[in-house]
Amino acid sequence: ALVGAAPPRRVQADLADNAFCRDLLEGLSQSPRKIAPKYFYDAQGSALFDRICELPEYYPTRTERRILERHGREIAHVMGPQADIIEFGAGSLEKIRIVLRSFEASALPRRYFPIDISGSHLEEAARRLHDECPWLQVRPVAADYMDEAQLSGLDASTGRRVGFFPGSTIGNFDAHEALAFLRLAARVLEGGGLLVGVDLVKDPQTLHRAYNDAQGVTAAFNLNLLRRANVELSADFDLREFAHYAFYEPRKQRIEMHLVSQCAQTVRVAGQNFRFEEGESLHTENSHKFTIEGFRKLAVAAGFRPGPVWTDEARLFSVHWLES
Ligand code: AVJ
Repeated sequence: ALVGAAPPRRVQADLADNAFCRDLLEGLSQSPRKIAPKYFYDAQGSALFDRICELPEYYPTRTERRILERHGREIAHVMGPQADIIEFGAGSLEKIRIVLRSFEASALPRRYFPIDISGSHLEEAARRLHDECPWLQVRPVAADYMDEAQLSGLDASTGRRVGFFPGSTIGNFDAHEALAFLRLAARVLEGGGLLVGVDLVKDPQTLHRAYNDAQGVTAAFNLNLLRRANVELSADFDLREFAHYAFYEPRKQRIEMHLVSQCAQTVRVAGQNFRFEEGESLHTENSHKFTIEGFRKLAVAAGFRPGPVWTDEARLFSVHWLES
């Protein structure tokens, strides 16, 4: 063996095939710096997100849950009897339970395909759901649902397909990605439809509070991305030297989340150095808000026929049925 051989030049070999590693190195090399929000959701990030959903300031989860409960009968009706439900980014499988409870015994869905990138989280949640609903075939698909090549698990779906995409996750996409996702969904769900939760444009103070909670859970969720990089990519981010920064940008109708460097510093990630100036940010998330009409137009552009829309009295959140 060559003693003193040169260390690997760029990415350490064992990290080279890791998507998080590739995307973070690429995002850190751009200006402004950015990373896709899907990387928030390791085990700790998923647990922090579940805590966000219970916060008094974070209205979306609670409001959507109420809409799904209140309009359950109509929702079960548009989904139709004996459907195959495909959930995009299923997380902890809480919301599908509300939908399942709304069906008459004679119309219960047949199969349920929760798709999620957090595979370990998913298997366990799927087992619990099947224990509660033994009549339902639960077939978890550990995949990135934006990558059609990873969706071969859906071949087992032979019935009428209805999609479920709650939580306003669609808000994480830019306009181009949202259209690409809806087009993919319209293709996958051909002949059925999509039930999708969409957060609405509203007064900036309510939005600001929802992403700047008093307990700092959203800040911990944002910073967890750096902790994850330290653990998985042998990075050396000092979490005390980055600050959570979230604000509403009215002209873009979106919340932006950033991690802002509190000093001039150099960070090492997978063998590469990155210099941060004081105040320089890593852009970690966009959360777009929609008007009902604006979202319906987007759905039409993707090839859906928009159906009924349900909302709460305060018009904080909306749930749309789109026919494909
Ligand atoms: C899961 C993308 C819908 O944008 O509100 C919550 C994620 N980020 N608090 C959102 C999130 C900060 C959430 N989505």
